Amino acid sequence: MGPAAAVQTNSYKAVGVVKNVYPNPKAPAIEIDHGDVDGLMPAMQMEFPVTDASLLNGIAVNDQIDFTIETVAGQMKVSAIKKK
Ligand SMILES: [Cu+2]
Repeated sequence: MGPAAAVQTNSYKAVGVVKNVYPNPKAPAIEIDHGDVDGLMPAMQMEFPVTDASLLNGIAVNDQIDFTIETVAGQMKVSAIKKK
């Protein structure tokens, strides 16, 4: 594996409904009932780590959201959240 592979980032757009919000600044996370994510996974409910707790500001349970998942070295994180 070369250096390019080690830092490869993929980005995926997704939609879903917020099921839980975990604003812990040390380990922010969000649980989402999400639709199919093309090229990544089928629809399911799951928890994602979030790149920064500030992304959770103003986000509440039952909000419908557009969000972005980034995979870095195989680890998934939510890097953007927008309320519909
Ligand atoms: Cu999933």
